[in-house]
Amino acid sequence: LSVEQELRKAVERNELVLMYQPQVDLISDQITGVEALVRWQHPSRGLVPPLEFIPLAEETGMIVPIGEWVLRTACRQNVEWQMAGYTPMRVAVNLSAYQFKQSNIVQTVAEILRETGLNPKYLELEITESIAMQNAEQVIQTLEALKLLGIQISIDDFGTGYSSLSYLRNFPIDRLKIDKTFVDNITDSAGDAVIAESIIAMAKSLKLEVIAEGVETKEQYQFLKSSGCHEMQGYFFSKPLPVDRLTSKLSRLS
Ligand code: G
Ligand code: G
Ligand code: MN
Ligand code: NA
Repeated sequence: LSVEQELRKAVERNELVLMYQPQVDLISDQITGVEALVRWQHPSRGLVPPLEFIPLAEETGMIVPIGEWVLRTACRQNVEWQMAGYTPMRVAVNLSAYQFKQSNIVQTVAEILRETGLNPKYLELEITESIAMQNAEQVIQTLEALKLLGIQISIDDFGTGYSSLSYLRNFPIDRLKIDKTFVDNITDSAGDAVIAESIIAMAKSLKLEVIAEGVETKEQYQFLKSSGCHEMQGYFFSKPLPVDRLTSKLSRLS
């Protein structure tokens, strides 16, 4: 089988699974979001991580049906949590550049929101800086159309894209995700600490939310918290979890 055929079968046979990683707000001490992260439960190879098939899915165009499955599954799951009485939260879905450039991406998102009944404010799409940099006029139009649906947009891996920061002024985005590479050395590299603090300060001045990714230690958590970063995601709080294990961490509406 070609890789493309294998990936097609994976979708048809329902072999993809989503894990959910909590995003914690340290002011309210609540899980205010989860990031959906796809894996392939392969019949013989076991649980295949996304880096081993997402790039191939992008090359073959299979990322489009895979991405739709991810989006639909994540939205549906979020509706299920809300219907079960858990405190409403965002679900964040990663969008690859290939998907973003599809001419009907806005329609696809709108259709999935309608089909699942998810309140759009509880969907966040994560795009990378490299998307933000390309073809600025068309990117802005797409982002504005997505924002009109009422969803949230975040910039993933922020700070790694060698990009001009001018797009931050023009783009209708809600949140910056400070890349894990800065968080890793935050407590022993003065340079990385300053970068993280600057991103937090800049986000605040631009009225954007900011979340730190890949927080693994108490020291990183304390440093970021004292720098004013109040949303975090990382192994310090929780690894990405299967649905049932994530569900057991949620609190009910009181
Ligand atoms: O989940 P980690 O668990 O291994 O994810 C590795 C990489 O795969 C990350 O860069 C993440 O953004 C990407 N990724 C995970 N799930 C998806 C997905 O549903 N769509 C896309 N495009 N990328 C994903
Ligand atoms: O590129 P993106 O930010 O979507 O990738 C998220 C990736 O980071 C996933 O592979 C996820 O499993 C991983 N991840 C999340 N938190 C941590 C962490 O605290 N440490 C490490 N090493 N990886 C993390
Ligand atoms: Mn991400
Ligand atoms: Na990231």
